[in-house]
Amino acid sequence: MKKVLIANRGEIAVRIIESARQMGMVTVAVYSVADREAPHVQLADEAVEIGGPDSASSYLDMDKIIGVAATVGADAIHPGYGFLSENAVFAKKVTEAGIIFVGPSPEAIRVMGSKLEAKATVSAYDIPMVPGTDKAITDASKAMEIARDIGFPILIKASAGGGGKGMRVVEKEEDLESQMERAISEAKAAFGDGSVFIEKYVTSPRHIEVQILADTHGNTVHLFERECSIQRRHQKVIEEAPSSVLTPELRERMGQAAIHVARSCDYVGAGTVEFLLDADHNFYFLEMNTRLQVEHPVTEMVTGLDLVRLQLEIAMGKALPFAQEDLKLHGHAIELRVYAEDPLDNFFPSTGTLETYRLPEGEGVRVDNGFYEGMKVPIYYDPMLSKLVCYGADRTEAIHRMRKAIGEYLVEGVRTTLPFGRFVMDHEAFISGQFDTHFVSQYYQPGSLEKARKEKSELAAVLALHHYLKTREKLSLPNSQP
Ligand code: MV4
Repeated sequence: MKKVLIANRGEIAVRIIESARQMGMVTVAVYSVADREAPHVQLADEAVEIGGPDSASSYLDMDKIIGVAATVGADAIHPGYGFLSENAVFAKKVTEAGIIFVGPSPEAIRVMGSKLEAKATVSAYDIPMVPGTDKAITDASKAMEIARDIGFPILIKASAGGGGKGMRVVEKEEDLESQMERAISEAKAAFGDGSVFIEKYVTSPRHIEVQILADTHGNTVHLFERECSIQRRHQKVIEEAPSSVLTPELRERMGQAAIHVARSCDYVGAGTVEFLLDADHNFYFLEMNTRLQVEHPVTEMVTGLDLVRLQLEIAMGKALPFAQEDLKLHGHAIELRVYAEDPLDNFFPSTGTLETYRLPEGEGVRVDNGFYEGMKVPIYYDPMLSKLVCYGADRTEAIHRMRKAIGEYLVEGVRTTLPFGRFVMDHEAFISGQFDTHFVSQYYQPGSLEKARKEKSELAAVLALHHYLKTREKLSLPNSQP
């Protein structure tokens, strides 16, 4: 594999280019007209414009991208995350064009893309699943029978859904029929597939996912877990590794379950197995993501591995260079997704130009970034600017470094989720590790930031006055927002 095309943009395209280059490969970027000035375009050895600003006419155009790969003589295509990364048709077309798809087989992508097929596939292996149906149901009376059996509250899920789309909680019997109807028509409209199924609703779960790696020689290992419970409307905001609630024994059991999920679909490459962990520390398989995830850096920091390099090596047919017993956890890593969104205005996308854009640096600080000062934040794509990842010998040190790094990350011109990140780092529930997927809705209101900001500015004013009275020198803050 001498030349790899990166079918993506932003920080993840930059991240992939870096590892591919370190391995001596030639890198090819593709970009839309909105991304002409983007870092991934400047960084790659070659770059090809592929279409209009909307994703459909560029980053989602399979034939265009495969055509470019053929023209430039790329041996492989790395899809990153999002866009075409979990599209079985794309993976198949790439392979049929004689190009290596850096990822699992089209069949593994297809199976895990359907929640019902995934459940059916893993059911041959002894993997804990939430009580419920493993077949699509359309009949309301059948649904009632099952719901009474497992007990309310129940959750209706769309088989073709994912990331929380098409889910409905039903608290009581009389709501079941109408909610079923809505869920089915919603699933039809959103995914073209009206299959829904029922599960017992786990009321206060933590979201724990296990990173796995599988090569083409039959070796499958797990790279421990990531805790992803701090999310807002199914959008993750903060992830960490390891989780502060897993014991070594539970970690091992979840790791082995994840390996079995991977084996059940003959998985090859890097993948993630998602679990729910309930208040009593029972875990249940949810779904498998057949791609490199946004939050992979926290796993890299606590294992010392380069997941993109390993993906590329696996795609070349190399055997994993280590066994499960060689893998050890070291320290703690936390990631904050820095979005151009306004946490004071319901996380509404905040567009504009990055008038000031300075990244923090220092020991244990990593920023996977896709922007630079003076750049416009395009409206066409996900508004994530970067991922701020902080490592420490333990969780406390990682939190301290994250607080410091947030303070040193200077952005003017757009609003970001940095102040929200600070709010979480300062929150008692986060610090103590006592939180679940309801953290944001439970504790966060826009007023929380305002309150913290007020307290801090009052303190700063008192200090500045004190300093002025002593020295006649005026102090000001570099990054104060009005
Ligand atoms: C659940 C659940 C409770 N009980 N399933 C949301 C995304 C999708 N992957 C599955 N999800 C959930 N499934 C049962 N039976 C709660 C969620 C859920 C959730 C899961 C992970 C992270 C954040 C979440 C936020 C709300 C609901």
